Amino acid sequence: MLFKASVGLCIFKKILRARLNTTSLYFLRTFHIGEMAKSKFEYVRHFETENKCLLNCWIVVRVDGKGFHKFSEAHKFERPNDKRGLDLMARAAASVFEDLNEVCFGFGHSDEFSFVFKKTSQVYNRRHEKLLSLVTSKFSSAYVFYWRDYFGDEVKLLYPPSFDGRVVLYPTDQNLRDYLSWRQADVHVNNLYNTVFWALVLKKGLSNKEAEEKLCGTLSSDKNEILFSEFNINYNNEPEQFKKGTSLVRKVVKQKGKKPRMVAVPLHCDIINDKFWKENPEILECDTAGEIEVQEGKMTVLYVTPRDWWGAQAPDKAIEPTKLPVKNVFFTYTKGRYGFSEQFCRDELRKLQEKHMSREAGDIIYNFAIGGSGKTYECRGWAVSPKLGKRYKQLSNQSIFIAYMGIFKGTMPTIKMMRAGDWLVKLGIRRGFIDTKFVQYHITATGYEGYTSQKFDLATEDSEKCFDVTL
Ligand SMILES: Nc1nc2c(ncn2[C@@H]2O[C@H](COP(=O)(O)OP(=O)(O)O)[C@@H](O)[C@H]2O)c(=O)[nH]1
Ligand SMILES: [Mg+2]
Repeated sequence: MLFKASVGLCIFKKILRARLNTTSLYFLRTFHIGEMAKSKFEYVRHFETENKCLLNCWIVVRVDGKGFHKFSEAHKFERPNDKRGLDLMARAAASVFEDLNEVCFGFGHSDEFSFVFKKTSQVYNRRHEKLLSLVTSKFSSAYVFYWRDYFGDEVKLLYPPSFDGRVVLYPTDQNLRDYLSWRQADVHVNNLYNTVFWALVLKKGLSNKEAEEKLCGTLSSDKNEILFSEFNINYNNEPEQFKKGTSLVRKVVKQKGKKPRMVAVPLHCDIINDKFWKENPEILECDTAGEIEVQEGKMTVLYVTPRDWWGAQAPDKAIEPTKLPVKNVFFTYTKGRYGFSEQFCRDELRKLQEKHMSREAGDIIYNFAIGGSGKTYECRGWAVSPKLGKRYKQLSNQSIFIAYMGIFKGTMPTIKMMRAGDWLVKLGIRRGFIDTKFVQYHITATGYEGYTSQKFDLATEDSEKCFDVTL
């Protein structure tokens, strides 16, 4: 029957071909195949099953890096903790928060991250596969997407990492808290072991096997003692991020005169004791996110717009990498127009890039540019040498060059611009691109003849003083 029908159709098509143009034939063919699929194949849909997560339970999705022992070695992660890797994990986790509003809490360390969906959540009908695949794929792609922001161009991603994922349901609040406590206790146990292990290997020259043997059967107190007596390390003083992992909480940021915004806030604190749960009651109460006030001048969220987004051309010359962490931060002005809007900044940056490339600079000469609204744009980025003027040329591969967009003769950049500059420097320090003791230069609008410099130590100085320089 089917055979006959298709022979008949062939003849029909032949006749039609003589009369119709090819476009009409195309429609005929698609329609025909579509119809067949509907009648003959559609039944396979009934093989699909749906697994729904039990109502009233906390849904936890945990992702874990596949073969990260090898991955961290291949990418020369610092041992035992690589802050860049941990920050990147937190950034990837924040992307999951951005995508899935019903995720109310996250906790992670090393190569794993757990995401907690509200127990009342109805998102995607609580479909197990949907939640698992969305979290895992968003996390993995964000890890790759933001890699360069944390590792710069120096550490290239050698191959695509992957993460496995699982869903676990916890019926009571206590079960959920115990699960999270288990993960945080694990961080502590592993981190203490790893800190001593790598101290023995890297500082004492023991082989991996010797270090393992030395630690076999030791208690926490013994490990603390080894650290203290042999390496003068007080484990309590190790960074909280390494000892406590990263917790992500969802908060509403309220700023005067601005629409409230949702953000994922990373915390490095104890989540085993009650204190954390009392301070963040909205998590267990399945309430809307808690609020945080952002005071003027205390803004901590800085988003750097990637260069592709303003339409940058690829450099037309090889450019030297910088020696990280850089020792100098140069602030300057584009000596071009001043404007607020994103469109204006994009056009202006493209023009500047063209101008600089026509002068054989290979690319726009700055590492970053800051527009009138304080929006920050990636130019050469963190890891590539800027092109400094003659006077400072020899410092190029040890410097970051930041440009405020505009001229500012006799005026200052806006407070928002300066604050963005300040935060960019802090970000650079936090990520290890800028030395904590850096020298800051301010190059005046009238040219390269005037400058001021000062030593600036984040550990002791108030960051707001960063701009106490005379222009
Ligand atoms: N050096 C270093 N290694 C890390 C870091 N984070 C994760 N890792 C590695 O990733 C592994 C993660 O553990 P696990 O998931 O059990 O191993 P996997 O099966 O190889 O992914 C650790 O054992 C480390 O070898 C880090 O910050 N620095
Ligand atoms: Mg793993």
